[in-house]
Amino acid sequence: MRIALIDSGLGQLPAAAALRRLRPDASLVLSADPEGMPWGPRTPEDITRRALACARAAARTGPDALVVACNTASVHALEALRAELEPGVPVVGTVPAVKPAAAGGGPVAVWATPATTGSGYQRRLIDRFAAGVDTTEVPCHGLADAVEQADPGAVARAVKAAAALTPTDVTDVVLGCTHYELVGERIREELAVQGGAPAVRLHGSASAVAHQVLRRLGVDPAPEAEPGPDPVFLASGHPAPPPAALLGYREGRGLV
Ligand code: DGN
Repeated sequence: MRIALIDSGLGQLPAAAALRRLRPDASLVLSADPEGMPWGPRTPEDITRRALACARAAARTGPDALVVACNTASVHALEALRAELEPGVPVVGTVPAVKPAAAGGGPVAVWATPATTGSGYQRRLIDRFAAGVDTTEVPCHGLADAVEQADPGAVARAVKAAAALTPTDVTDVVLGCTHYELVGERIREELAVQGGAPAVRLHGSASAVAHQVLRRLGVDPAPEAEPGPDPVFLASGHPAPPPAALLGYREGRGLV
């Protein structure tokens, strides 16, 4: 079973890790776009064009499913990706985990890229799944890029800026960009400093996405299966070595 993932960069690692936990035997293809990173500040047309290019490179490896491991691309390009790849290759998107975050009653903050925050899609998710729950949308300028560069100073500045826009009494924060899942502990620390809310719950999408992929493929989790081959990396369509930052993530330390 071969599963391909796309994102501008490292944001695909949380979903890849979740898939690896459920099906160690799966062969993974990680197709990133270092030439176009970050996607967050781009126009919807540009995001769609770049996501399609990443997906086409991944599709040439013959995957059984494609994961759009990026909220920004899912919000803007999922239809175009499905129109091109389905029904041959099922496409699973990633959306901000508003529903589980709102289940606790709130208040909730949704952290995402400016492109996701500005989309009508995120607003509709909130109206549908967080009706009556006090919800604040927080556009996080520069955070995905800072995570991609594994630059602790830039991550700290971007996290502080987003935390300053987050109400101090939030109980649940949606990590509505897959890059943010790589610095979850840093985000939790900053929210505790600013708001005194140490028990804030963070909601990423990686685990739900991995389960959805298996459902679409009609296969069960098999966490004890023999590990498959090492992942294959593609960078803006070209074969690439594993990103250096992967090591820290593999060791469970987070990136910065
Ligand atoms: N990881 C992407 C997301 O989930 O929205 C954003 C990446 C980017 O290029 N800004």
